[in-house]
Amino acid sequence: METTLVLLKPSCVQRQLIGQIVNRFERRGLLIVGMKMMQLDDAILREHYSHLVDRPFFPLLAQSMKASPIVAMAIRGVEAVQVVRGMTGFTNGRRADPGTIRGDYAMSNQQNIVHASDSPENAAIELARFFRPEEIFEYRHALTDFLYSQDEVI
Ligand code: IDP
Ligand code: MG
Repeated sequence: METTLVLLKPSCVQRQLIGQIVNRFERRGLLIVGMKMMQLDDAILREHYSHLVDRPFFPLLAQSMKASPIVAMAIRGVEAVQVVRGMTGFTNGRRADPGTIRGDYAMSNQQNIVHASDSPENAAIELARFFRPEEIFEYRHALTDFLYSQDEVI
């Protein structure tokens, strides 16, 4: 099993889409193992978007991520990083495929509803950035045997 980080951005929280987006992960069969509302600040955003701090749009990105609380989620499943990235869609909502979260809810490159970790290595780093160890729970999905074949779950 893999665990990945999802952030429901202010564009999701303000548009009151939290329930719809959470529902997408649940109905796919992914397990929510951590979830909390947080107000982000510049320190955590400079770390989280360290690959973008020198880009001209970074001040606007930071402003948009501080515009309201966000919801941080730890989501678990087999190959969860890749599955959740696939559900998230292309960064720019205008170019994201219909059926993806951004392709169904976003018209913007920046106000694109969700963040999702892009590799297992980054997922581990990002989960540690947003959650204390005791905020991520170890429990088994009661329907595991009907979500996966026995040889898929290790
Ligand atoms: P990702 O969220 O699809 O992984 P990244 O390239 O890691 O995309 O960028 C992180 C976030 O920064 C994006 O989700 C988006 O909100 C914002 N962003 C990325 N590129 C641009 C841009 O060209 N203009 C404005 N915002 C951008
Ligand atoms: Mg990214």
